[in-house]
Amino acid sequence: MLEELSQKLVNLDEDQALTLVKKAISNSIAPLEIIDALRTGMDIIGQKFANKEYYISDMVYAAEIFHLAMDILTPHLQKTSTEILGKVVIGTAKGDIHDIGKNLVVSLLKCAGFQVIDLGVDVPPEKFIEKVKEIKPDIVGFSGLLTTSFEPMAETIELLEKEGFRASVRVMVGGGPVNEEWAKKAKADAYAKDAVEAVELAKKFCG
Ligand code: B12
Repeated sequence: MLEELSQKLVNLDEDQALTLVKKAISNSIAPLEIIDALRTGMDIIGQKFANKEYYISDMVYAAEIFHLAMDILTPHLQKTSTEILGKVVIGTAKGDIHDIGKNLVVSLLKCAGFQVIDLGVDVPPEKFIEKVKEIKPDIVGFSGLLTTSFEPMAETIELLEKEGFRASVRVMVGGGPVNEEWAKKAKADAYAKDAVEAVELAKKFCG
């Protein structure tokens, strides 16, 4: 059923995809597994865009279907802690407007008991610094789906250092082209490949 769900998303078949999401829930399939199937579909859509089989309008529509699926899935994500485990400031790097993955990280962090301040998309380094000054978070998270997101991420981390906040916050990074090597090069503390890993990392940082 999950493979079929990925395929329906790739086909941009909104009705069938959303019906399958509901069906998967009523068959007690874990929401995170359903989300994983949707992400697989998004990866294929990305490849089709890169191969010029799909247009940008197809990616826009796929994103809309993903949002609608998340509206169905979010109430089924369980809150696992009532105490506040830590504070996280998060945003998508400057120049980048992708937010589906970041929003998932935000949702799962909140479910796990983190207080999350989401700065949205296309966030300039100065805005991150301003919020860090104001909130004094335990963790700062950067999301970047474009290869060009590297520069603004590295620049923000450098600015954190310059402003004297680097020692008091842990920096985690993620998103499509981001990997361990990227994290190291940008002087982040860690990289997580998905929202589940991001939560594990955040717990480790605040534990
Ligand atoms: C949907 C989509 C769009 C939508 C975004 C809608 C939205 N609201 O987000 C729209 C249509 C707007 C879009 C626009 C563009 N896109 Co686009 N897009 C995608 C697509 C198909 C899916 C992304 C997605 O949502 N994936 C699903 C989520 C769940 O996965 P995720 O984002 O990876 O997130 C998970 C992890 O990475 C991690 N994570 C994410 N953030 C964080 C943060 C932290 C702190 C941590 C720890 C973890 C973490 O956890 C998440 C959940 O598990 C990707 C293809 C792909 N393979 O990613 C292309 C892709 C990212 N886009 C691409 C491109 C080129 C563009 C455009 C430049 C196209 C254009 N010509 O205009 C524009 C850029 C606009 C801009 N300035 O940002 C390229 C990027 C290539 C590159 N190397 O730079 C891709 C890879 C497609 C491709 N193969 O060519 N896009």
